[in-house]
Amino acid sequence: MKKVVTLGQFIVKKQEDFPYATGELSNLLSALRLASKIVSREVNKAGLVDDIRGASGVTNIQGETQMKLDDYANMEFINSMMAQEEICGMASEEDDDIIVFDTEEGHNGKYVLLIDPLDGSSNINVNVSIGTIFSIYRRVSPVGTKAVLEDFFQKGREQVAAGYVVYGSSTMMVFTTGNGVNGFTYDSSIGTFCLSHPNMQMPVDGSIYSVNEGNYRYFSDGVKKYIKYCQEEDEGRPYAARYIGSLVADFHRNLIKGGIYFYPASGMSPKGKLRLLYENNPLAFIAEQAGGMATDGRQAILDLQPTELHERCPLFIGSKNMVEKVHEFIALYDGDA
Ligand code: P6P
Repeated sequence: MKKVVTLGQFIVKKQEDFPYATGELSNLLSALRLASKIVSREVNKAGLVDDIRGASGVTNIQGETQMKLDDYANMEFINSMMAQEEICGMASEEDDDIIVFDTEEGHNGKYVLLIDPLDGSSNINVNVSIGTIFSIYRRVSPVGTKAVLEDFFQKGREQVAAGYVVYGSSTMMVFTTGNGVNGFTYDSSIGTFCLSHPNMQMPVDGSIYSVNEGNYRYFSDGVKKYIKYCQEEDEGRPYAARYIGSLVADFHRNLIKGGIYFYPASGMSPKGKLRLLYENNPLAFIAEQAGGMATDGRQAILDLQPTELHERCPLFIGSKNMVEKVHEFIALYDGDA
């Protein structure tokens, strides 16, 4: 009989692996675990909701009209973090500015959390997997003062933890604290995340490429040449084209099977579409911890210096050899732009 390790047991067991933590980081991960269960429950009810993006017309037990799911998920994660003394502030894809927690209420926390509460939420009403992406840093401003922007503008390499929850055929939480990547599958019959994918390693090579080829005409020559390379018949190619339109789902598949996901700069989106602070950085931390690679086409994502809360940057992430190959095409055809 295989021993089941729950996320809670894992956090306690790995306590000594968390840098600086005196139980604080484990409390944060536990809070994220609870919020993820609640969001998972609501996402899985989505099929019962008339208008996913708007008011559902469904009233909850308090008689409140249910909010659209991404706002709901955002509030759920904010509330769960406000209850944690370890957090002094948050940044969310859903909020223009940082959310500063009152220090008077004992928020002398050492950490800040950045989150995309429900990435790909436009896919909910077609029952496609969506996800939550989170990133945790130690603050750089003095403990006991209010969180400031500088706490959120740290390079991705400074993250102390990062992870995602994928709400798919099953709900999984995958995270790293800098000591490898572990995946936990939610068992709703016992209401617990159980370790299902210990020490996840991203295959160094793969045969899947994920990009929105509808934008092909707007890509750089180097990216176009790489896409054609993926489609040639040679050395195990053509690769399979798989594009779910949900970053977390595409990333999760590539983490397990190998592959590359890319959202390049284009004439339409000069910086790409994806956000550096709460999409690219956390997934890049996970990718590198799993032996993969994540760049903006030239430079490691984790080495980029953020200057704006919602800034975008191009993303090439996945199997190391595949990301290095696309770099060759970009260097050859796009120069050192
Ligand atoms: P496009 C969802 O909106 C998202 O942020 C990612 O989850 C997804 O990979 C991407 O955008 C899809 O964008 O422009 O290809 O529809």
